[in-house]
Amino acid sequence: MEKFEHEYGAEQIQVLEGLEAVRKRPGMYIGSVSVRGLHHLVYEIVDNCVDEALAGYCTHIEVVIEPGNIIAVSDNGRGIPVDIHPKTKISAAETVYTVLHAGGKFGGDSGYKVSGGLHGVGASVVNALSEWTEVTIQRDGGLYQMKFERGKTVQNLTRLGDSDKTGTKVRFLADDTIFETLEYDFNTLESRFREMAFLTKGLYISIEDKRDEENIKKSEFCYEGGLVSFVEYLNNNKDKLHPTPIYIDKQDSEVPVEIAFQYTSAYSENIYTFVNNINTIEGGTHLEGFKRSLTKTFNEYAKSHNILKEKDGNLQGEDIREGITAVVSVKVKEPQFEGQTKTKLGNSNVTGIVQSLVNEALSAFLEENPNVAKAILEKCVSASRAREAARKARELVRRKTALESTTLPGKLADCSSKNAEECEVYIVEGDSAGGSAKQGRDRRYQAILPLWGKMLNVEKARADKIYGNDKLNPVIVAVGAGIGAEFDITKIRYGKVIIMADADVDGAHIRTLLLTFFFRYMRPLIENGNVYLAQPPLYKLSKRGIDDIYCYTDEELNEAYAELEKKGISIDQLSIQRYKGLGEMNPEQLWETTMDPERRTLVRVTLDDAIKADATFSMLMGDEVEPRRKFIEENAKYVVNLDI
Ligand code: 28F
Repeated sequence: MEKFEHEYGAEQIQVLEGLEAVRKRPGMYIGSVSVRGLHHLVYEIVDNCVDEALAGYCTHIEVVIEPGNIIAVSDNGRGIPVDIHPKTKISAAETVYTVLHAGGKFGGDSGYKVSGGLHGVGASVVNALSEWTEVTIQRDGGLYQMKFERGKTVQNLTRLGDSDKTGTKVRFLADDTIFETLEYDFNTLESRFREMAFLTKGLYISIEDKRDEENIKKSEFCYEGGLVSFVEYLNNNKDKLHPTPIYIDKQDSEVPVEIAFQYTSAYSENIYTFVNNINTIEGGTHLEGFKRSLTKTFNEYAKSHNILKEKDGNLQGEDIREGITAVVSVKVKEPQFEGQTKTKLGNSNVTGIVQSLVNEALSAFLEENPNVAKAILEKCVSASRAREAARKARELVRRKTALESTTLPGKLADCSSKNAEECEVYIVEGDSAGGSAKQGRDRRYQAILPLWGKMLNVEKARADKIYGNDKLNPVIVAVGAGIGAEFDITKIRYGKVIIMADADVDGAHIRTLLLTFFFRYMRPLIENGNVYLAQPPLYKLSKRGIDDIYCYTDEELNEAYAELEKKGISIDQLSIQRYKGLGEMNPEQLWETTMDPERRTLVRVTLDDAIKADATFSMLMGDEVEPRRKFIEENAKYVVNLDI
């Protein structure tokens, strides 16, 4: 008995050390302590619910952001086991919450863990990084509860009463001594849960934001169609070549595979891939298998049905993927993640498994649906012709630039440094703003590229048009790394590509167009974090005897008023300038407020949510005017005149 007590104590100490490690190096477990890491806490808990759903026992997950940024997650699964471990004398539930890497990531009936966050670390990490955590379990006829503070148990699992239901509910308050912010972003969480619901057919997930009682928001997701619904959602505003997505589902394979795809008349390729519900942004062997099968199956069909003649040569993969929207989801027992952001599947056996599954299903589908096959292949053939035309246009551009003494666009005021890492290019809307920027900049490392007028809508243009376009060509040449499949991030001439546009609707428009262009044709530039938005001020307050005050938002303006009032300066003593455009600022003002690295604010454009970005771009660029107007109304806060 002595010995037993001793062992118990020792294990307890180890447990505490374990969670201390998480608090010391939170980044190792959740990536960062920014808002991104904060959201990660929620995903960890919800992942446990999804595991329970995948095991076949949970159909409902509810997430609530309560006032004070408390998160409450509940599921209707079996409830975390409450039985006491004979050796540790701790309940299974408490073990899950206090032992690093224990439980949470349980096997379920399928024998392997199939969902999981970025690092797959689980409930104990959330507990360690929360000021307090409260877990309520309904199971075995009872209602149980336990409580923790900063990972330490303050109330062991206690039976509070009876219950005839089952399930688990977790409430936690993230620790504000660890996280930079506790402010959850409803839209980010909402997107992730929508995605999770698409990926798990029939699973109900709701998210409710009760932080502001005057403005309670709620979204509910449940898709009986699974990935088919996902593709329909992604293609919502697009022109489809066939009415329903092609669907392949094989769960009884060594690697369960689920794929849905549908062709549209657009020119871009949008394939989203997931491994164990994790978005594999960098692709990998599952994507490789899918692409290979598309190329092989469509070429074979085209040849055998005389759409392509023997002498024609094969269609290229990129021709076959033009206009495709696809979601590929596989479940892999021991996934190996590679790549810069560890979001590339490495398991080599997956390629062949996916490829042969898709070969079989797709060739059968095409035989049964010759009209669909014909519509898709007509598009592939015209893509292949356009590719040839694009190649010629490109060569023309190259030849032309090679002949000219300067290869750089005439409007570009380049910087003197050739070290891309320290160089920045400001893409500026309008000639007058361009002029101020040229005079105000630090020419050693800041280049200015003025653009003006409306831009080509890249959603509706193919690569040959893009190269030949007089607005976009300077951007391509200035960035210096090509576009599309040829884009080579190692060749970029500037480490920062900064879009500087007015804070009005026209500015929002030009920003969206440029972002669409980067998203479609230089995606690695966004993924690599090289694209930024400059933040020009909206107001200048001045008064003799005090330094000028610049305000970048209406809130800042109100704060500035309040500050000044405290100092005995009233509003009517101030001269207030409202900047309608960058052009109204003189070079010094532009430098001070928007370009000086010491004082400016830049917003980095991330591909955090490529899916959402794509949906937004398509919606903005599509033919429907209403959603576009709505978006612009919601997003351009400083609308001057709304004539879209
Ligand atoms: C709101 C958060 O965490 N739900 C969970 C379960 C169900 C089981 C389980 C969880 C068993 C021994 C580890 C039940 N019955 N929601 C959740 N639901 N964990 S977490 O088991 C954990 C393992 O140690 C569960 C039978 N098997 C598993």
